[in-house]
Amino acid sequence: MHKCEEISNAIIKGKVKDVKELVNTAMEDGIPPRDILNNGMLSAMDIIGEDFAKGLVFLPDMMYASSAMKAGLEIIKPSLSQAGVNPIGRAVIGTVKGDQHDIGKNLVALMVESAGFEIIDLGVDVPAERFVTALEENPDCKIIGASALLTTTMDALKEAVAAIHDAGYKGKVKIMVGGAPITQEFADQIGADAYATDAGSAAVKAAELIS
Ligand code: B1M
Repeated sequence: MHKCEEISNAIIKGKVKDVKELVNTAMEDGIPPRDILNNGMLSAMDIIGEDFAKGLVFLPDMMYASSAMKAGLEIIKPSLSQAGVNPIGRAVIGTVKGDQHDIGKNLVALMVESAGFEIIDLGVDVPAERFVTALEENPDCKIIGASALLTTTMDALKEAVAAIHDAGYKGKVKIMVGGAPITQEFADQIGADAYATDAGSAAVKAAELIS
């Protein structure tokens, strides 16, 4: 069995220790960290997500799988990130209110950091007003990124964008949105400045937004 497939299976089973060992071995074997991420880790999240939707696995299984995924991610993180010492700008990022999903948001933060930004990570379940206070606390912030993973939290994303606009930041700070249920059409509809489908394109967009 290919190493990435073994990693994927171990993540699906929520086996933290096995995932750590397998990821370390894969790195030693010279498998590129991006392949480990895409073919081992992200595919595992897709499989467990589909199994959850079909009722084949339950919430605790998704929780164990996400812990295993995070353990593996910690190992490849330094290789994925090439953060510089002189940031090109500051970016605030968070997952919107009512939403606990942070794996994608963390990956976006990592890649945007690699693109040269200093990241202020507000975490998960971030109320709209907290995005605004973060901007007040960081007047030099150039980009705000908001993530939503549930169809039920898309409204919270809309509220976050509206709160940032209402606080007078429209045009002053660029708002980027993303997450599995989000589309370019929805991003346009709620008045976001940018939408990205994945962490890599989020980093490219972030750099473009301030150029
Ligand atoms: Co949840 N969950 N979950 N879950 N979960 C999904 C999202 C789901 C699709 C599973 C399914 O049913 N097939 C489904 C949502 C259905 C929907 O709304 N359409 C779902 C559900 C229903 C739920 C609960 C409601 C289940 C319940 O309680 N009955 C519950 C909600 C809790 C809450 O948030 N209030 C819940 C809970 C959980 C866990 C806590 C167990 C766990 C999260 C742990 C954690 O994040 N710390 C979890 C997990 C792990 C998943 C799946 C399996 C994996 C999510 C993930 O990490 N993907 C997920 C199924 C799936 O995604 N296939 C599922 C990998 C990650 C790298 O991708 O997050 O999409 P993603 O991020 C990508 C892009 O979207 C994009 O770039 C990222 C990297 O490439 N992106 C951005 C993300 N943010 C961006 C921001 C940007 C730009 C791009 O700019 C700022």
